[in-house]
Amino acid sequence: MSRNWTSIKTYSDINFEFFEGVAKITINRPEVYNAFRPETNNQMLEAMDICREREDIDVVVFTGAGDKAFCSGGDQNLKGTGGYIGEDGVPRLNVLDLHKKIREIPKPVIAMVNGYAIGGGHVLHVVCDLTIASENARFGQTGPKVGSFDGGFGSSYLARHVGQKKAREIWFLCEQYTAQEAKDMGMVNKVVALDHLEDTVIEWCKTMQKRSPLALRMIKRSLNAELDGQHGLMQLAGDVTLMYYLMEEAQEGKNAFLEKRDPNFKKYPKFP
Ligand code: S0N
Repeated sequence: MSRNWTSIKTYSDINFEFFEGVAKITINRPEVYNAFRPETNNQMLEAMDICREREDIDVVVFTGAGDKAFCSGGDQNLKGTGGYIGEDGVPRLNVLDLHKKIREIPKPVIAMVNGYAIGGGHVLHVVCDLTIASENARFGQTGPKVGSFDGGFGSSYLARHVGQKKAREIWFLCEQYTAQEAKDMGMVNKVVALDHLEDTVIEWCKTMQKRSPLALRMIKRSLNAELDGQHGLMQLAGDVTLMYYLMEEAQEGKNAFLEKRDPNFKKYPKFP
């Protein structure tokens, strides 16, 4: 089924579109199998900030342009000493900032994998909350073959998906895996025909849109906290604070201060 996606903002390296509560970020560099350069990452970072701020966006979807690749990682043409060289001539490793934003945004993020998810492109799908892949998708790391590695979520979170032994195999051997193999390993949620990929992703989005957004937010935070240590606990605690601020008990303290009286907290229930 074709959908009437409307553009949220125009960029050189990504398409950023909206349809019925779903934001879709499409890496649009098919000539290099949707490899990213610093500008691509900057544009995805800005798009993610918009997704976080806009109340009418419930779910974020990442994908790649065309039917060959989801993303093939860092653009090897631009790899210099110290990182990938952008238009400003400065070497950068800014894909890690994108990973942090995907973890932190309090909304579900789906990787819609429509072809190769390789290198940093593989890490991108690993970091997303859910992965739905087409039958032609291929997964794998190349770092130790091309002179890079991701010791962040690309290793530790991958190992949570597939186990330590398999994660080491994926990184040490740099082989490719089919979509079905990736699903059997636990790093893909569902495999469908390429023709049905977007329909399935939208179906999953529609289901999640019927769920309590605050419950989804809290479960994402809770699942992240286990791996993210103090940073994850801080994110979870931030949401607990938000929920407290929504309660009358928190308002009573502020109101009493402004009214120059003692607060009366006795009237609020203490649950066992
Ligand atoms: C995807 C592969 C397996 C596809 O193989 P196939 O089907 O044989 O096609 P090709 O002919 O190889 O490719 C088609 C065209 O696309 C170009 N191309 C593909 N991938 C890239 C790429 N990554 N960069 C630049 N160009 C690419 C090909 O050159 C070809 O173009 P033409 O037709 O003009 O020759 C296969 O292509 C493949 O293996 N690609 C390379 C995958 C790879 O090694 N990626 C880089 C891995 N490293 C990273 O991603 C860096 C990680 C990173 O970003 C990071 C990590 C930790 C901390 C920080 C960072 C950070 O940088 O921020």
